[in-house]
Amino acid sequence: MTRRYPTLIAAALALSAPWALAQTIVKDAWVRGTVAEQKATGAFMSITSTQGGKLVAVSTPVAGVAEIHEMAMSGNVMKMHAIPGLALPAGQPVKLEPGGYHLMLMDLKQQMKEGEVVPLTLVVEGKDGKRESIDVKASVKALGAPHSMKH
Ligand SMILES: [Cu+2]
Repeated sequence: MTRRYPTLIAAALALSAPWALAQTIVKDAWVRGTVAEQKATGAFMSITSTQGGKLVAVSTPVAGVAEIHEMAMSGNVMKMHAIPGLALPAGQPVKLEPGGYHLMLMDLKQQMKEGEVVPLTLVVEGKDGKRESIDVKASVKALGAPHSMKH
């Protein structure tokens, strides 16, 4: 390749500078409803990072602990565990849904009741290492089965 290529990329980056902050679009955010005394639930949504990045943290006032989880088969048992980050390829919606990636809300401080809105703050790290906080409002959906998978 010629040396012109990096120059063009640099020019493109310079042009986009005024709005160069990584942009993250979150859609369809919801939290699974809980029954009284239930201490954990999952939050689900679709996340698109326009420039690519990584979801590195989540927090919410309704839970003492919030983690990014993935589910995977271990033998013939579906298990979930915390992961340090979830890659967000540029422009591609990443779905967090039951049976897959999800945000795990633990040490719940209140019951999640259908129709309520739960504020979540996502932290997305861009390719440049800069972190962006995204405030998300997730509505609680009552779904029969509680989030009862074992850790
Ligand atoms: Cu989980």
